Amino acid sequence: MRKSVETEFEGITLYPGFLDGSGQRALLAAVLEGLTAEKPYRPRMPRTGKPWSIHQMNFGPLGWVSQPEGYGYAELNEASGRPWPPIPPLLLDIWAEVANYPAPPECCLVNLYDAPKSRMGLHRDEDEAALDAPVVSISLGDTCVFRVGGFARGDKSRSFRLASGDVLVLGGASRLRYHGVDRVIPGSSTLVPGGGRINLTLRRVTKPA
Ligand code: MD3
Ligand code: FE
Repeated sequence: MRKSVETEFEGITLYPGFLDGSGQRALLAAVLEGLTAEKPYRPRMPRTGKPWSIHQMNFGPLGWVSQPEGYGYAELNEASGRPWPPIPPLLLDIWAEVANYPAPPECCLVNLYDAPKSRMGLHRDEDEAALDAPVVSISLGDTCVFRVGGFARGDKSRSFRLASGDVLVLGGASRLRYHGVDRVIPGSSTLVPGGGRINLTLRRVTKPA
Protein backbone atom coordinates (compact mmCIF):
# COMPACT_ATOMS: atom_id res chain seq x y z
CA MET A 1 0.00 0.00 0.00
CA ARG A 2 1.18 3.45 -0.83
CA LYS A 3 1.64 6.16 1.77
CA SER A 4 -1.42 8.39 2.08
CA VAL A 5 -2.66 11.08 4.47
CA GLU A 6 -6.28 11.32 5.57
CA THR A 7 -7.16 14.99 5.84
CA GLU A 8 -9.54 16.42 8.42
CA PHE A 9 -12.18 16.17 5.67
CA GLU A 10 -13.73 12.71 5.47
CA GLY A 11 -13.34 11.42 1.92
CA ILE A 12 -10.32 13.58 1.01
CA THR A 13 -7.06 11.62 0.87
CA LEU A 14 -3.70 13.08 -0.13
CA TYR A 15 -0.87 10.99 -1.55
CA PRO A 16 2.16 13.30 -1.28
CA GLY A 17 4.81 12.49 -3.87
CA PHE A 18 2.75 9.71 -5.46
CA LEU A 19 4.84 10.22 -8.60
CA ASP A 20 8.61 10.48 -8.25
CA GLY A 21 10.69 12.61 -10.63
CA SER A 22 10.80 10.03 -13.40
CA GLY A 23 7.08 9.29 -13.00
CA GLN A 24 6.33 13.01 -13.27
CA ARG A 25 8.47 13.35 -16.41
CA ALA A 26 6.80 10.34 -18.04
CA LEU A 27 3.31 11.64 -17.26
CA LEU A 28 4.21 15.15 -18.44
CA ALA A 29 5.47 13.73 -21.76
CA ALA A 30 2.18 11.83 -22.26
CA VAL A 31 0.13 14.92 -21.42
CA LEU A 32 2.15 17.20 -23.70
CA GLU A 33 1.75 14.69 -26.52
CA GLY A 34 -2.03 14.83 -26.08
CA LEU A 35 -1.87 18.61 -26.11
CA THR A 36 -0.15 18.62 -29.50
CA ALA A 37 -3.19 16.83 -30.98
CA GLU A 38 -5.67 19.43 -29.71
CA LYS A 39 -4.74 22.92 -28.61
CA PRO A 40 -5.65 24.16 -25.09
CA TYR A 41 -8.15 27.02 -25.03
CA ARG A 42 -9.43 29.54 -22.52
CA PRO A 43 -12.87 28.56 -21.21
CA ARG A 44 -15.45 31.31 -20.90
CA MET A 45 -17.87 32.02 -18.10
CA PRO A 46 -21.49 31.04 -18.65
CA ARG A 47 -23.72 33.99 -19.62
CA THR A 48 -21.05 36.74 -19.45
CA GLY A 49 -18.53 35.00 -21.74
CA LYS A 50 -15.66 36.39 -19.65
CA PRO A 51 -12.51 34.30 -20.26
CA TRP A 52 -10.95 32.36 -17.37
CA SER A 53 -7.33 32.96 -16.29
CA ILE A 54 -6.35 29.35 -17.09
CA HIS A 55 -6.28 27.26 -20.25
CA GLN A 56 -8.08 23.91 -20.47
CA MET A 57 -8.19 20.76 -22.58
CA ASN A 58 -9.81 17.35 -22.06
CA PHE A 59 -8.81 13.75 -22.69
CA GLY A 60 -11.29 10.90 -22.92
CA PRO A 61 -14.76 10.19 -24.33
CA LEU A 62 -16.33 13.15 -22.51
CA GLY A 63 -14.91 16.62 -21.93
CA TRP A 64 -16.02 19.17 -19.35
CA VAL A 65 -16.74 22.53 -20.96
CA SER A 66 -17.57 26.04 -19.76
CA GLN A 67 -19.20 28.16 -22.43
CA PRO A 68 -21.56 31.11 -22.55
CA GLU A 69 -24.38 28.49 -22.87
CA GLY A 70 -23.39 26.90 -19.54
CA TYR A 71 -21.30 24.13 -17.99
CA GLY A 72 -21.50 20.49 -19.00
CA TYR A 73 -19.91 17.52 -20.74
CA ALA A 74 -19.40 17.25 -24.50
CA GLU A 75 -18.17 14.45 -26.78
CA LEU A 76 -16.44 16.83 -29.18
CA ASN A 77 -14.01 19.71 -28.84
CA GLU A 78 -16.08 22.50 -30.28
CA ALA A 79 -12.91 24.40 -31.35
CA SER A 80 -11.88 21.59 -33.74
CA GLY A 81 -15.04 19.51 -34.18
CA ARG A 82 -13.03 16.42 -33.22
CA PRO A 83 -13.24 14.01 -30.27
CA TRP A 84 -10.91 14.69 -27.34
CA PRO A 85 -7.57 12.79 -27.36
CA PRO A 86 -7.58 9.55 -25.33
CA ILE A 87 -6.76 9.49 -21.62
CA PRO A 88 -3.07 8.49 -21.32
CA PRO A 89 -2.68 4.93 -19.93
CA LEU A 90 -0.48 6.21 -17.07
CA LEU A 91 -3.51 8.15 -15.81
CA LEU A 92 -5.83 5.14 -16.12
CA ASP A 93 -3.33 3.23 -13.96
CA ILE A 94 -3.44 5.93 -11.25
CA TRP A 95 -7.26 5.82 -11.23
CA ALA A 96 -7.20 2.01 -10.92
CA GLU A 97 -4.84 2.28 -7.95
CA VAL A 98 -6.57 4.98 -5.90
CA ALA A 99 -10.20 5.53 -7.00
CA ASN A 100 -11.72 2.33 -5.57
CA TYR A 101 -14.44 2.55 -8.23
CA PRO A 102 -15.67 -0.31 -10.45
CA ALA A 103 -15.47 1.55 -13.78
CA PRO A 104 -12.86 3.65 -15.58
CA PRO A 105 -12.89 7.45 -15.73
CA GLU A 106 -14.57 9.04 -18.76
CA CYS A 107 -12.97 12.47 -18.53
CA CYS A 108 -9.56 13.88 -17.74
CA LEU A 109 -9.93 17.63 -17.46
CA VAL A 110 -6.56 19.33 -17.99
CA ASN A 111 -6.14 22.69 -16.25
CA LEU A 112 -3.09 24.73 -17.29
CA TYR A 113 -2.09 27.47 -14.83
CA ASP A 114 0.36 30.29 -15.49
CA ALA A 115 2.29 31.36 -12.40
CA PRO A 116 1.41 33.61 -10.71
CA LYS A 117 -1.60 34.99 -12.52
CA SER A 118 -3.94 32.01 -12.92
CA ARG A 119 -6.47 31.04 -10.25
CA MET A 120 -9.69 29.10 -9.96
CA GLY A 121 -12.53 30.50 -7.89
CA LEU A 122 -14.45 28.49 -5.29
CA HIS A 123 -16.89 26.10 -6.94
CA ARG A 124 -18.36 22.62 -6.64
CA ASP A 125 -17.95 19.82 -9.20
CA GLU A 126 -21.57 18.79 -9.66
CA ASP A 127 -22.03 18.18 -13.40
CA GLU A 128 -21.37 14.43 -13.09
CA ALA A 129 -24.25 11.92 -12.75
CA ALA A 130 -21.85 9.47 -11.05
CA LEU A 131 -21.48 11.45 -7.82
CA ASP A 132 -20.62 8.18 -6.08
CA ALA A 133 -17.29 8.20 -7.94
CA PRO A 134 -14.40 10.27 -6.60
CA VAL A 135 -12.54 12.96 -8.49
CA VAL A 136 -8.84 12.07 -8.68
CA SER A 137 -6.50 15.07 -9.01
CA ILE A 138 -2.86 14.85 -10.13
CA SER A 139 -0.60 17.90 -9.96
CA LEU A 140 2.47 18.60 -12.11
CA GLY A 141 4.79 21.60 -12.05
CA ASP A 142 4.60 24.60 -9.76
CA THR A 143 3.10 24.21 -6.28
CA CYS A 144 -0.33 25.72 -5.72
CA VAL A 145 -2.32 26.87 -2.73
CA PHE A 146 -5.54 24.92 -2.92
CA ARG A 147 -8.62 25.72 -0.78
CA VAL A 148 -11.30 23.37 0.52
CA GLY A 149 -14.47 24.69 2.13
CA GLY A 150 -17.85 23.33 3.12
CA PHE A 151 -21.09 22.72 1.31
CA ALA A 152 -22.19 26.35 1.11
CA ARG A 153 -20.10 29.11 -0.42
CA GLY A 154 -19.52 31.08 2.78
CA ASP A 155 -18.54 28.11 5.00
CA LYS A 156 -15.16 28.18 6.67
CA SER A 157 -12.34 26.82 4.57
CA ARG A 158 -8.69 25.88 4.86
CA SER A 159 -5.85 25.79 2.41
CA PHE A 160 -3.33 23.10 1.50
CA ARG A 161 -0.36 23.09 -0.82
CA LEU A 162 -0.31 20.72 -3.76
CA ALA A 163 3.12 20.02 -5.19
CA SER A 164 4.29 18.30 -8.37
CA GLY A 165 3.63 14.56 -8.17
CA ASP A 166 0.93 14.81 -5.50
CA VAL A 167 -2.31 12.90 -6.01
CA LEU A 168 -5.52 13.88 -4.22
CA VAL A 169 -8.63 11.69 -4.05
CA LEU A 170 -11.85 13.59 -3.41
CA GLY A 171 -14.89 11.54 -2.75
CA GLY A 172 -17.37 10.21 -0.26
CA ALA A 173 -18.80 12.80 2.08
CA SER A 174 -16.57 15.53 0.57
CA ARG A 175 -17.43 15.02 -3.09
CA LEU A 176 -19.58 18.18 -3.19
CA ARG A 177 -17.44 20.48 -1.09
CA TYR A 178 -16.53 23.90 -2.43
CA HIS A 179 -12.89 24.15 -3.51
CA GLY A 180 -10.60 26.32 -5.60
CA VAL A 181 -7.03 27.35 -6.34
CA ASP A 182 -5.95 30.60 -4.62
CA ARG A 183 -2.60 30.92 -6.35
CA VAL A 184 0.33 29.20 -8.01
CA ILE A 185 3.84 29.82 -6.68
CA PRO A 186 6.19 30.84 -9.51
CA GLY A 187 9.56 29.08 -9.68
CA SER A 188 8.55 26.32 -7.23
CA SER A 189 9.20 23.53 -9.78
CA THR A 190 11.32 23.13 -12.89
CA LEU A 191 9.22 20.29 -14.34
CA VAL A 192 7.05 22.17 -16.82
CA PRO A 193 8.99 23.95 -19.60
CA GLY A 194 8.39 27.68 -19.19
CA GLY A 195 6.98 27.18 -15.68
CA GLY A 196 3.41 26.96 -14.46
CA ARG A 197 1.20 24.18 -13.15
CA ILE A 198 -0.78 21.42 -14.84
CA ASN A 199 -3.63 19.79 -12.95
CA LEU A 200 -5.30 16.66 -14.24
CA THR A 201 -8.67 15.64 -12.80
CA LEU A 202 -10.02 12.18 -13.61
CA ARG A 203 -13.79 11.95 -13.48
CA ARG A 204 -16.47 9.31 -13.96
CA VAL A 205 -19.40 11.17 -15.53
CA THR A 206 -22.12 8.57 -16.24
CA LYS A 207 -23.33 5.85 -13.88
CA PRO A 208 -21.75 2.53 -14.95
CA ALA A 209 -24.25 0.04 -16.47
C1 MD3 B 1 -12.37 19.09 -3.46
N1 MD3 B 1 -9.36 21.82 -10.23
O1 MD3 B 1 -10.94 21.20 -12.32
S1 MD3 B 1 -8.37 19.68 -8.33
C2 MD3 B 1 -11.51 21.44 -11.25
O2 MD3 B 1 -6.14 22.14 -9.05
C3 MD3 B 1 -10.69 21.83 -10.07
O3 MD3 B 1 -6.97 22.54 -10.99
C4 MD3 B 1 -8.47 22.24 -9.21
O4 MD3 B 1 -11.23 22.12 -9.04
C5 MD3 B 1 -7.08 22.30 -9.79
O5 MD3 B 1 -12.73 21.36 -11.08
C6 MD3 B 1 -8.54 21.39 -8.02
C7 MD3 B 1 -8.89 19.06 -6.83
C8 MD3 B 1 -10.35 18.91 -6.52
C9 MD3 B 1 -11.26 18.40 -7.40
C10 MD3 B 1 -12.55 18.11 -6.98
C11 MD3 B 1 -12.93 18.34 -5.66
C12 MD3 B 1 -10.73 19.16 -5.23
C13 MD3 B 1 -12.03 18.88 -4.78
C14 MD3 B 1 -14.23 18.00 -5.18
C15 MD3 B 1 -14.54 18.20 -3.84
C16 MD3 B 1 -13.63 18.77 -2.98
FE1 FE C 1 -13.29 21.50 -9.14
